[in-house]
Amino acid sequence: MKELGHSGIKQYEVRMMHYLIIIFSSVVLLFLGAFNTCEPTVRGQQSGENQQAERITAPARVQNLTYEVVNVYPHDPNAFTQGLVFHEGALYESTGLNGQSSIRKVDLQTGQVLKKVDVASQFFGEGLALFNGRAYQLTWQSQQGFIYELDSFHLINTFAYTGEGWGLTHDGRSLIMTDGTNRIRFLNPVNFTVERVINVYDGSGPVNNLNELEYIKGEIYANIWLTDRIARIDPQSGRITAWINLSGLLSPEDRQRPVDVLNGIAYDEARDRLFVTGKLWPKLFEIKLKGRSRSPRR
Ligand SMILES: [Ca+2]
Repeated sequence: MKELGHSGIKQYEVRMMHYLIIIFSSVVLLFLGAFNTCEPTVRGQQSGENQQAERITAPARVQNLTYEVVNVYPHDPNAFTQGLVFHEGALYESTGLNGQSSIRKVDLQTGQVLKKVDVASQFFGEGLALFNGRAYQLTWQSQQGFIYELDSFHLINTFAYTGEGWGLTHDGRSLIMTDGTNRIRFLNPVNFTVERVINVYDGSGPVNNLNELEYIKGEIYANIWLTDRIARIDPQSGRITAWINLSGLLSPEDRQRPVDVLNGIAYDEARDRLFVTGKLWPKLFEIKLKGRSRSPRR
């Protein structure tokens, strides 16, 4: 029994060793299998993270757009255009220069001034926005704006702001204002407090001299003072999403008389029409934007 018992124990130990080797091998194989299964996922996650990093660090694509003229309309060559809006079939315009500033309603087809209220000569009219049945007009350096009843141009009130007043538009919630820098302020239309500010940059740095504005399909269009270019701006980040080059819009013949720079963007939302003009320009253009291949010049 003792001999047989010892032999039985030995056989038992051998079987146990055999089982342990099988279990150990299975665990190793399972581990390797699991590792191999996980590896593509880990790589996939790393790849996704890299793509995310690339999206964050890669320079955002800026479209380069040019234009084609759809229609040409007459424009008062004595209007030093500082604000331009299209509303219910008519143009509304704010003009500048001390002693020549006004707010006016203009017939698109003829350029005829349908209604006009002059601004006191100590003020230099600037940007214009129509919002909730009222017209809001900035002045250049007086830090004072005017609020008119839209239908009558009756002066309802004034409002104050700091710095200079250049362009004005709205996004249905806030008044949006430029001041000649690369800064765009979003103003509360009731108490005129600054709700937020964006700073406008392109790949070369800050873009200053943001002037007349129009909010179109969720983006801010701003023409750049002393240039023939309009910047299309993301209203959340201040990033420029497109440059629109309007060079050549006003013919050399039209530049024979005294004219000033491009200034004035208006949008007819109902008929998707985009209008542009300039200070003392004899014409107002309906344009259609289109892509182009070469890069714009600063
Ligand atoms: Ca405008």
